[in-house]
Amino acid sequence: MFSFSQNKEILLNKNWQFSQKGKNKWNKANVPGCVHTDLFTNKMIPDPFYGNNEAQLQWIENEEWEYKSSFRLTEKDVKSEHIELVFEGLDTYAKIYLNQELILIANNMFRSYSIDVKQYLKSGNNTLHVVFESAVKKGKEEAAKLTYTLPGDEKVFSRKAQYHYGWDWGPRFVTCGIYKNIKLRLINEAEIKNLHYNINKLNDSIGVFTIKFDIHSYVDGIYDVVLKDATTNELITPVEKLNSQFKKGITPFNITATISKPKLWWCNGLGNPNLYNYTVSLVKKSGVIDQKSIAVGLRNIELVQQKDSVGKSFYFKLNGIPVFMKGANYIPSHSFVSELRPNNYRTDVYLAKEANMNMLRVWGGGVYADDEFYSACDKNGILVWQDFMFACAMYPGDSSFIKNVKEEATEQVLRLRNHPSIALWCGNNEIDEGWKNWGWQNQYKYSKNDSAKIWNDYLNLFHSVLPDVVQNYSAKTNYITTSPLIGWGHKESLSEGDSHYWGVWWGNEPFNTYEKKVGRFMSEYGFQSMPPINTFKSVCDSSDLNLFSPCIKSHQKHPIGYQTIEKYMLQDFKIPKTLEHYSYVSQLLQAKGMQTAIEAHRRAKPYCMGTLFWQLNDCWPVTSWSALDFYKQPKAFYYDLKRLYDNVLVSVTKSGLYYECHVLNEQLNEVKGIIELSVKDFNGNILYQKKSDAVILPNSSLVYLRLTEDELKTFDKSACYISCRLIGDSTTTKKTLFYFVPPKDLKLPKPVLDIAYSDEFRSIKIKSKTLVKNLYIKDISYTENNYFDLEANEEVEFTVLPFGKTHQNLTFISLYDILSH
Ligand code: BMA
Repeated sequence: MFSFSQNKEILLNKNWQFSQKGKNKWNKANVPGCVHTDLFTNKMIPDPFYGNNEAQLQWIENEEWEYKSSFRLTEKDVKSEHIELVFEGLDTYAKIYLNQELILIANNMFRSYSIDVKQYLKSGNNTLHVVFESAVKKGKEEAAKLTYTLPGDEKVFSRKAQYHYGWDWGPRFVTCGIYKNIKLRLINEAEIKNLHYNINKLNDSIGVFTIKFDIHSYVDGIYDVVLKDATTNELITPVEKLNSQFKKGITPFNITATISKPKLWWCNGLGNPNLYNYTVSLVKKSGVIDQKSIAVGLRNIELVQQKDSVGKSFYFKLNGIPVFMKGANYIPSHSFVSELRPNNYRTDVYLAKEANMNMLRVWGGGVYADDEFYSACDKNGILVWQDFMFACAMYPGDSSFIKNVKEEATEQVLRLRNHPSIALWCGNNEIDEGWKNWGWQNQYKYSKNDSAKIWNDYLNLFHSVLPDVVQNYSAKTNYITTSPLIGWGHKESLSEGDSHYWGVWWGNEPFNTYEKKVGRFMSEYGFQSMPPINTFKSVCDSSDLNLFSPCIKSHQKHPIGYQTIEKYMLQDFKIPKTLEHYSYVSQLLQAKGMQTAIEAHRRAKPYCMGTLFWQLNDCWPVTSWSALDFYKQPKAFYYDLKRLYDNVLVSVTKSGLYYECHVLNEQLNEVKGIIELSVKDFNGNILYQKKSDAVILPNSSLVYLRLTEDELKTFDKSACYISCRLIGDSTTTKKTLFYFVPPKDLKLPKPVLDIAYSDEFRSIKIKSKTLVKNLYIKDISYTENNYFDLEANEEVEFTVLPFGKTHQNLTFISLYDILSH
């Protein structure tokens, strides 16, 4: 099948060396990689994440770093018609020399660079040399040119991941390097570029879409352009379009396809994320010259922002159906992005899907994720709210900055427009909010003119430049200028637009404030917890595994993070003495807060139509708002998400004098059942019970059963709880437990666990004669369930994979252990 004219791609990731500039001491380097990981791999610096090493590694950001390698080409290679050198990602200020000729000056981490290099290449040995300048120094030079200081300091001048400069969950490592692949593309005759599709018409009975691409011909030629359904192998190209004559240059091509009764692309929870796969091949008698593939997801997605009696709606309609979004904010899963492999992205998306999410927000202070992330979202039905990479600062407005951003935005919009998962482009994170509410004008002592200039630059970038790019290249994709639309200090933030509610945590409001502060779409809110203790063990000496060690302190980036956790912990829990217990309780605390928020948001449907907590993941081992730690170990809160984000939700809340049992169903088919509310003591005795008639669950939350204080007056409220169940069929039987007093006041009995193991299925069966609150199985590599409440006499069975141990050695903690100390 391979013929002389076949296009060829040579990966140039091998044989790299690096040196600090001027030192001429060359060591092995990895591509993809970056200077910090290269220094560490060569044992020239200690582990950047370990102990307090971050502090002593700050010198790296001020230095310049060189990379070099060589590669061999054949006579035949260099005779190719067209040769392109592609850097998929350079972080950030790089001068590239090919055989000593300067061929590129790069200045944007978020762009790829393709250079026509035929004239510089020779058969035999060729050399590549890349010199990185310090982004910190470059940024400072740019900053010095302005007569005012921009909030965000030097980082805002560089188109580079902003969290590299440190964040309230991430260390400061302003790295540099060749962080993605380098390829040499040898094209002999022609190639397919710019493959994309437009949906022209879509409903249940018909889907019409056009597949578009350009043929770039470097010589005149005659080819078959063969578009095929990759699953059925059916030819889609109309016969008359086969065997076409192409002149040297670019020829646009488009082929319209019609599918009757199309299988629509649905998000997780509502249906299958169906994809139609196609391949386009450029074929000559001698064989296939070029081939590309595309996955078409047939769906309509619309952001509805309509004035209503309260303010303005903010919800997504997928294929005509208003969908409540359940998800999280997503940051880069590593401080050094080059460490992220496709599998890392796939695991993140898989874990989001497993938690019943249907949306992730790629937050603007990180990076545009790799293709693999978006493909995984396409395949798993996870919609993506995509920020442009700007966060919490003001950005420059000069023409070269704007030109650079325009190139970046165009490339990213073109890259992502084929993904059915993309639901929204958003200009930035918290800049409008910052400008209006964070006191920058006073802090930086802006004159009237400075203020006007900075704000106009903002308007130009986010109200004009970026929406124009989206309009030009992905016209059907929704765009909003900023998130949130209105800051949480203003009451309008709860009646229109999306909302970041930080009154809990930043504002020290109690958890139950979440029940009052419900907006139209809650795109951020969150509460911190520690990671499981083995994560701390991976970065701290054993003598540092205590609450007051410098290591534990340095793995918390919020200025008053630990104090804030403790303040809230005092209200609900007893403060534990050991780090292990503290980590455990901090996770229960976070889970309690997040449960309060998520259930309140969902009960408020359709007023509120989305909830994205802050934050799904971590970029290093740290105490943060995440549900999954750096090693993707679930925290207590993650295990709760499955229930909290289930289509069918049972939620108990106190409203005035009543304890109310709310139920709602968000799946498209009908769910029937009986709702049963029981008050039980910790030995499993039913003290009181109510049942509803058989009901069909509504799409928005409805109260079916109520309990008054009066009905409870003979019971000791610290020794009983509500168990509320929906009794439906096997998939729709759900339950939730509700406690009347804070966990610290519960009179819990000492648990006696009855455990049976089955090695064959690696499953464990657990039972107890009394209630076990927040049972945590320690030191395991995987479990389906953890930190859960085991009701008296209830048997649960699930998979647990111990860490190199047998099941018999598993150890447990429960809330009793904390309260009894
Ligand atoms: C949010 C985010 C981040 C930050 C988080 C926690 O608003 O946008 O800037 O990490 O708050 O403070």
